[in-house]
Amino acid sequence: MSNAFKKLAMTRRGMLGATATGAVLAGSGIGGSLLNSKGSAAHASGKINLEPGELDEYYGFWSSGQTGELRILGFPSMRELMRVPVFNRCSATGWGQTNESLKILTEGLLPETKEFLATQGKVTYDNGDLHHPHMSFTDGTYDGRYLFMNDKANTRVARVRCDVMKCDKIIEIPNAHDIHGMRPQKYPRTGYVFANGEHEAPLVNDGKILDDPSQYVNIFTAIDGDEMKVAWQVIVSGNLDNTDCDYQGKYAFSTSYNSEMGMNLAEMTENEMDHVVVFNIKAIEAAVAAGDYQELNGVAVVDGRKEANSQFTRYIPIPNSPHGCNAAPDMKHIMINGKLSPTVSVIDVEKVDALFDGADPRSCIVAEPQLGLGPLHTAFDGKGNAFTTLFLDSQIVKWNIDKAIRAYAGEEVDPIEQKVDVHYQPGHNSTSMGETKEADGKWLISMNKFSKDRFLNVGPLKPENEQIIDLSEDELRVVHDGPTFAEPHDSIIVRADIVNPVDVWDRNDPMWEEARKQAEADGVDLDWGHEELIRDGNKVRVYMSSVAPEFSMEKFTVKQGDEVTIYVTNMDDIDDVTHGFCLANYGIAMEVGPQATASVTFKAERPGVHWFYCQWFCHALHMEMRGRMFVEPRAA
Ligand code: RUQ
Ligand code: CUA
Repeated sequence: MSNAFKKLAMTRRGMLGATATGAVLAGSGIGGSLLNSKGSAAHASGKINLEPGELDEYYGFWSSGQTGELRILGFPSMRELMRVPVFNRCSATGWGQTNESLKILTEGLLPETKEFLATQGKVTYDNGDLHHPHMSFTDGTYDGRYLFMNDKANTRVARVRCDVMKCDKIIEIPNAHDIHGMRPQKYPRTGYVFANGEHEAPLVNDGKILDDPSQYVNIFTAIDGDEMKVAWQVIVSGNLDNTDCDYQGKYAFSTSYNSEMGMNLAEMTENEMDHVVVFNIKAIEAAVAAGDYQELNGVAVVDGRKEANSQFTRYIPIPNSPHGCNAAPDMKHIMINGKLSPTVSVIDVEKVDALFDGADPRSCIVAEPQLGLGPLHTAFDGKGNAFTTLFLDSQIVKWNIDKAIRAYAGEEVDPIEQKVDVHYQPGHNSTSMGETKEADGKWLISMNKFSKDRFLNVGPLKPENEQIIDLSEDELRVVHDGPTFAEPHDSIIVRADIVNPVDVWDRNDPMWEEARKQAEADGVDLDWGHEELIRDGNKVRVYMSSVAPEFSMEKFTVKQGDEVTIYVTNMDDIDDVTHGFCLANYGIAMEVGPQATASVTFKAERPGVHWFYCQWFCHALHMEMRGRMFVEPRAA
């Protein structure tokens, strides 16, 4: 332990004292910052208020936390452009109801999950907790192929295709529990998606081991982002929180709280030190290639626990309960955010090789500036500065990485450049392109967990608050307030030229491959205007197309008890002519984009006349775009 570090550990105790627990996070910090809440410089800057018709310079990809969807914003105007359903059920698009979405929502579930859900009368989960959306990388920067995101609630990782901005894969991660931190590999490309299992449990969690925490483990997972399959897993010690990786393709890093493996708050925060786990990607790959692993639920698992002392991992001691983990665009430094410690620990990735040759694990720490209370996440301007959220202080602190390194080496220099108040309790922050080597230092967003008095009161449940800071000005100041519904966890701000979605679907898109195959088997050509009703026992398949403002089928008849599948193909090939299909009083509705096919299956158990109508305003005669389903009653 270096002297500087000892000194730091002392001061940290001094600053947080006996209250270094969750009580601080939930209590005094919030009350304290309320006092200086009003009147920060909130004049709207002209640059963020675009003229009508002006396009934003960036896409913002936003998590929605416990809402379970991905949101797309124009940045910096903060205009919400789209919601992409992922882990949630979406009334507008039929996500969670159409056969196409149900395939994606169910095919990646583990067999035991499917069995469990069946006992609940479900085929998939309909909730999720989407914390971290991140784009795929090639050579250290975003490549516009995919967005990946985690579901902490039900241990899943999903992928969204950036060409159509729809989710195309969701996998449940075996062996792990509650995927939290998640990041794509930066170099040479994604590649892997690294995913942290946050909560510990018995490795085989079948009920034979219950209240025996000594037998619980945590799991780190590397997913193959191209195949959306688990590549390998590592058993670790301590709860894994956030993760990131270097720009060399050699190491991934996960913050870990609760090295104590405690089961309650007092136990979890007992130790002065927790750690960062370093994963040696090459060593793990070599072991897996050599068959040197145990197979669990079809996955290669290696033991990287501290006591195993393998070449797979190293444990770097970090003051109590580190949280955020952020690789700097200088491609050299990884920031470990202290949370209960007022510090950020700076790892030099070039000093990490030595740890695997026996060097002191702390020898890769090159700075540990004291920034303020509750550091959670750090963003970067690409010009040598870092911006760290201070949850307890309700501030963002701007600090200089080089000065912090020099100060740690003993020079008399203060790394802190500025602090700015944000409202209130910031968690994540993001800068434009800031998690890539192309960080451009223009904008910073602070994603604040509490809005309190910033907006009109909407009852006990308040929105959260997102604030923009213009980094092009010398003085850091908040230039925009924006409320948001649950919950502004994390975001990325991506240059618009990187993202190039299509306007119209490709008729042969894999999304409705099964519908296409079924149509072929039924002798229906989905590429032409069609109306067909195929009866196959008590299964009925209805094929219709749509061209604004008409469905090709004006009416069809089925029998009560039939299992009916309706396929709607939108023959319009003009951008922005989306149709919908809503079957009234059958609880059925879905989006059908231009040139797309969508399908839905239900039991015709309600006899009578039932109108179906287009639920997406598509034409002056949109109201007239409708038809009837007749359901003949079952013979008495
Ligand atoms: S974690 S507020 Cu879920 Cu991203 Cu730090
Ligand atoms: Cu088609 Cu509205």
